[in-house]
Amino acid sequence: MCKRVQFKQHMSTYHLKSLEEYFVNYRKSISKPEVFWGEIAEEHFLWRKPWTSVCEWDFDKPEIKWFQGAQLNITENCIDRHLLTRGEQTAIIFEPNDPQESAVHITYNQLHEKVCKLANVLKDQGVKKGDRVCIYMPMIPELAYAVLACARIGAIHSVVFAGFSSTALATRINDCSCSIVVTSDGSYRGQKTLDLKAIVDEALQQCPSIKSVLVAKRTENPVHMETGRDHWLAPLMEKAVSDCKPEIMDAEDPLFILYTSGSTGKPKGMLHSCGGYMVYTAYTFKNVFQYKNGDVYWCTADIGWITGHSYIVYGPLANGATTLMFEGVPSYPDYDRFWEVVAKHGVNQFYTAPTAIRALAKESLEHTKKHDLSSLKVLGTVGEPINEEAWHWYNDNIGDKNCPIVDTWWQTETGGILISPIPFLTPTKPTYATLPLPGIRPVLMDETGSPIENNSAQGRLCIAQPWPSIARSIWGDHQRYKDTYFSAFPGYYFTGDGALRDEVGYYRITGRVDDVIIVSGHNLGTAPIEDAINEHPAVAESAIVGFPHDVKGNALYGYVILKETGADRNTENLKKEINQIITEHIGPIAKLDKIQFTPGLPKTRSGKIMRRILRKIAHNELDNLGDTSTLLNPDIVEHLIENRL
Ligand code: 7RM
Repeated sequence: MCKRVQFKQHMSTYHLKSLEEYFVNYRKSISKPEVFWGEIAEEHFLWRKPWTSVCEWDFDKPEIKWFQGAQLNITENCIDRHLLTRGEQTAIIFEPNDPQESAVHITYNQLHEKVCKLANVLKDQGVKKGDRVCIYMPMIPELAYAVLACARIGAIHSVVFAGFSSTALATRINDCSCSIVVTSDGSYRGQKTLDLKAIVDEALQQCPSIKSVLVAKRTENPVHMETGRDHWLAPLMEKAVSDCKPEIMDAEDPLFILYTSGSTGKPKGMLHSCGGYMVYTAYTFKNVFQYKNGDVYWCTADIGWITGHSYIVYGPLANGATTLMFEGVPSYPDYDRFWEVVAKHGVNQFYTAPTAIRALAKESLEHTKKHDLSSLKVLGTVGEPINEEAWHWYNDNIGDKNCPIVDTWWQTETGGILISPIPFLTPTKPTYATLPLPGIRPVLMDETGSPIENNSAQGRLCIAQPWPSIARSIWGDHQRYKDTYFSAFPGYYFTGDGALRDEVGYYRITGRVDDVIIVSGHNLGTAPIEDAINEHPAVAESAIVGFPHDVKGNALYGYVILKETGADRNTENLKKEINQIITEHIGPIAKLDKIQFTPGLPKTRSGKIMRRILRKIAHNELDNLGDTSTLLNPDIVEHLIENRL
């Protein structure tokens, strides 16, 4: 079945077991990254051909290559190689939205069969290596099968979160010209049912590249099936052959595209490649969660985000882990659902977002007390800075002060976790992501663009050298990749985040320094939201800023200038219409919590909106608005303050 490439034997540490070992490995990873990653890659993965060089990089071009010349298939590493040793072990536990419906345990043997069958269905539909496949699905097992089936045949998956609107879906399908969509008839989210297929149908009116649509059955609600284009997935899988030879991929062949918002209107299709992504997500999964054989691991993210790609699917499966996929929401049927699921499946590692923690912390503690949470060993958070209060609530009530909290900082662009404590090794500190993982060299930049050497400092967070899972490009726009990440600080990868480093060298990520706002852990670019609002016939111009929100982390505050003819309209109705347009263009997640109508916006002479001022007004920080003398229209500031919400 699998042919293992013979390497000479080394002794590397794949699994870090003491703080001392972490420091030794960290130093080695920085001084000799090629030796460090070369040894880990050799010992712990299945390659069809060895590499000729571990890493070649140039941040000026920029060009980054890991394990060049090597060949592999990531699904052989995530599935096939486990079949001899743990074929009957559960790979995926599927926990449905409705707790009355039984959970499903999918073994590695079954996963192999399903992925192979779906891979063969894709092939029958004409999908070939390098083709783009859009996956727009709820959190059901078919979503994991579809992702892995693409990887099996070398097709590039582009998973679009199933909460996105038809317009957002169409934009993403068209950007990388997908030839096929895999979706479902509908999805369950708490008490709601969503007609996913209807959203796909609407999107496809604008997507000429799509030749076929595969539809998984979930809700059984009636859907339109376009003859010649749409096919039910189940009967095709039923008929398909249950073995499919893995496509042998070059380490640098693309594995997937995942879109993330940018500060200009268009989403960025971050491109990840096979070899480095596999090595880094597997290594970080093992260490950041200290996963042991037999453990049950649960990440509550959706596979539509990078967290789900790296730490529900690829990282855990590459380690032969048992990973739980949850279809539902934390509040259904009640606010104890997470804890009920933890107790029911004996979850050992639990990974969620601060926004979920804050939402649950608002509810009665009875919800947590009702369930036996003693199986938990490690708690994780990701997606945004965690505030002190939420950190302690999580630590006290979920971890019983007995489970280290790993505050993991990373991005869609980084592919895997870059800064995080290693549980039981790194002493944790509330709100701090603490120390860089092996291979990661963080640098703080001062105002002048120079690296800050000392501790107890604050600056813009850059990374000085590549790690295996850094995104290689933006699909179809390498120039934008360069401009966004490698131009602000030449020779460095710029994260877009601000951070501070304490007296011992621990990092705390303070938040975005660009125009991306994180609402409930979702990255929202202000530009696409403004573009959407401006489509309203009564709207002349708009500007969005974030303001602190005790559950969502940040919420959106919109300043809207109406056209002359719009100014006489009912503002309550206008607010509803504006949020409706946002819902249609982006999704309900991007709705504005506050809308202030204004005759003008503070602008510089070159016409740039001074968001700094708008942010301060939205935050109600009025005593120090900074320099307003460069404004074209300084009078507007008083007006905005008087009418603030
Ligand atoms: C994994 C993910 C990336 C942005 C990132 C940060 C913020 C993520 C943390 C965090 C503080 C954290 N990918 N962020 N994790 N901020 N502490 N532990 O979220 O591409 O969707 O977002 O999220 O601003 O740049 S993402």
